[in-house]
Formats: sequence, structure tokens, C-alpha cells
Amino acid sequence: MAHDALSDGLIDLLRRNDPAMAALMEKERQRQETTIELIASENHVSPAVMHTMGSWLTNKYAEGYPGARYYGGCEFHDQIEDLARERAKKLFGCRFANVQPHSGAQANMAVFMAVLKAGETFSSLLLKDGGHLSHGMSLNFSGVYFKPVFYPLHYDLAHPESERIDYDAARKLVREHRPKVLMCGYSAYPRTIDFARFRSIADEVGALLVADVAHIAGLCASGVHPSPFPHAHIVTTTTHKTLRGPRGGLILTNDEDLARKIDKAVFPGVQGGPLMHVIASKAVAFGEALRPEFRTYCERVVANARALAAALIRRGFRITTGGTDNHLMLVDLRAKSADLTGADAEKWLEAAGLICNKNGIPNDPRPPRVCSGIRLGTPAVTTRSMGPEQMDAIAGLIDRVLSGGGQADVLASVRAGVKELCAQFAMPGMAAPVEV
Ligand code: DSN
Repeated sequence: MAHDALSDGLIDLLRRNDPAMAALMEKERQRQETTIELIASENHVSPAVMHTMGSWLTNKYAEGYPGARYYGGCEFHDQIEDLARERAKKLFGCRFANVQPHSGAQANMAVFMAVLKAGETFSSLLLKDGGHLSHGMSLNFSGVYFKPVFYPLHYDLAHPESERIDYDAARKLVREHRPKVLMCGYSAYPRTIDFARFRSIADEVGALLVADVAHIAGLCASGVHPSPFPHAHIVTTTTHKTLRGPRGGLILTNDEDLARKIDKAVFPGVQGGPLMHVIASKAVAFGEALRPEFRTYCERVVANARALAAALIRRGFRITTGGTDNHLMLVDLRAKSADLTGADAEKWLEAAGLICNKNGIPNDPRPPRVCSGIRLGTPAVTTRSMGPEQMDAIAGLIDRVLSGGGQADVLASVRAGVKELCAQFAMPGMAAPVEV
């Protein structure tokens, strides 16, 4: 399979300089090309985003911010970071952007450092309900150094809002515990987030509303999911999920005082030198996301998620909350077979070339390493130009694997079907799709 010239050039270079690494990288490229990526937090970046990261910009230290660095030689790095900041602000419609966080967790860490003191209380959703490690998990900095109080979902399957955020319970909890920060935004929640409602809850106790939109950032930026602004005081995100940029983090706000505190918390608070090659790549990705075709992409991501959820429901699977409003869904495998676990499903699907992650479902009776669900997302398959027809085909392949109980002949036959589908829908940077 032919690839963009820079990728092929890199492999040629490594074959001469580091054959062991060349071989591993070629294997990983082939794995990505010949499997269907359904991990909701992953995507395939454009060659421009990818190769900007692999550039001479990695050579430079640029501690500080544009116009106030601690190293010489930063003239063009100042302009690169300014370009990234300006594009981020335009994309999300806000006044201040910090593009330096190395990851979403570090963006959250900087926000905690900017607005909370150790031991202070904040409110968020539990990891097992769809939250995130950095939203108060007991082993994470957020749970070790701060005091989380968790608001619940509706857990009663007979309730019309079952498995969705229980906003009334969140209000009650916030009134009782008076947290300094109220967090919303999740890593396994398939429904629209009501940012205005969360802001009204935060305002009752003078809390800051922090929206971590890492998963839905692309959808928010393109207007396919409502924007966290003007409701959230602070917005954090990663740049590599639906936003389809390089692996990294970003913090946004409209408040000048908060912006100052956030800048200080990122550097020198929790980070040293910024990754300028990644910041440049963020700028390229933001530029791509500002184009009208990015909105079309995000609309197709959501349409594909709905099509995949509906196709799985038709085949006897239960999707938590009954469907999805965004790019992801949680499949409760017990409706298909009481014995089926998320761990087995992930393993069998991977063997068949369908890549996803096991995920607990709300009120899951099994421990997290086993669990009863899988999380599926459509950002990557949509980047490969797949549509609703392919979502139906993928649901059929998933059903064959999971109904086959991991049988080797079924896995081999589905693997062949997956390869056939992948050959028709190229990853960015691959040669044009080939007819099979
Ligand atoms: N680990 C990411 C996810 O898969 O959702 C969140 O950071």
C-alpha cells in the first residue's frame, strides 16, 4: 500500500538508521490500516497534522509564553504559539486559550492548581459512571489532593431518564457540600450535556463551572453539540479525539483573571518546556477544524453513531440510555448473553480486527477489569469516509463475533470481512481506496 511521501520517507530513513524501529512502526501502520478503529477517544489525523509533529520544532526549549520566554531564539515559536492560541479562541468562541498542556489530565491538573487549594471540595461524576480519572479517582492527583463529591446518574432502568445525569440530585449534592468547583464533561457519556443547567447549579453556591469537553471537543467546536461557552467559567479538553489533532491538551476561558491564574498554573505550576512541535500541530488541526468541511465531518460522526447504535439494537444488544446523541455509545452485553463480559468481548473483537475497549456500564455488578460493556465510537471510521451502510455492516460483524463466543473460525472469517472493508476506506495519507 502506498502512503504519503513523508511517511514513506520516514520509513526509508529509519530502515537505514534504526531497522528495529522501522519494522515496529511499519507493523503498527499496517495494524491501523487493516483494522476498524472503534475506540471513541481515537481518530486518524491528517498528514499535515501528523508531520508537523515530526519536525525540527522539537529541537527548541521555549519555557514561558510568547513575548516572555526564558530562552533565546523563540521569535518564530512565539508566532507559532500565538497562531495556535488565536485559532483555538476562534474555534471555541472565547477570549483566552492556553495551548501548552501536554495532555487533558495535565490541563485538569493545572486548573485544579489555579482555582483550588489542597483538600478543597469539588463535585464531578464518578469514573465508573462515565467520568474521568482526573475528575477525582482515588489514585489520581485529583482524588489524592482534593476532595471529590460525586453526583449520580438515574440508575433506575424504569425511569425515563435512566442512565442519564440526575441534575436534581446534582443540585441537592452541591447545595449540601458547597464545592468550590463543579465539573462536567465525561469520557463515557452518550448524551447531550446541559451546560446551562450545570451553570445554574454552580451559581447557587458560587462554584466555578469547569467543563472538560475532551470527548466532544470537535462536536462543540463545530456546533454539532451545544457549546460550553458562555456557561462554563473554564473549559478543558484534549486535542486528539473528535477534534482530530495531535495528542495534547488545551484550556479555555473568557475570564481575564482566571486566564492569568491558569497560565501560571500550567507554567511554572505543573509543566516546564512546552512541546512546540505539538503546539504547531495543534494550530494546523485548529485550522482544519475551522473549515466548513469539519462541521460536515462532525455531523457524519453523530449520524454514524446513531446508525451503529440502531443496528446493534436491531441485533439484540442493549445500548445504555437507549441510544446516543454524540460520537459514542455503551453496549450492555448482558442483554445479548448473561455470561458475556466486556473483557472477553474486547479480546475477541480485537482478534477479528474490530478495536474497542471494555467499559463498565452504569451500576455494573462486575469489577472494572471484567465489566459488562464495551464502548464504541465513530470518529475514526468517519474519518475513513465510512457511512451508515458500513455501520450496519460493522454491527453485523460485531454480532457475529460476540454470538460466536470467540470461536476461531468465526474470528477468522470476520477478520477477512474487516480487511475487505478497510481496503475500500483509506486512512488519511494512504493511497486511494482500492476496489475489491
Ligand atoms: N483515556 C481517554 C478515553 O479513552 O476516554 C480519556 O482520557
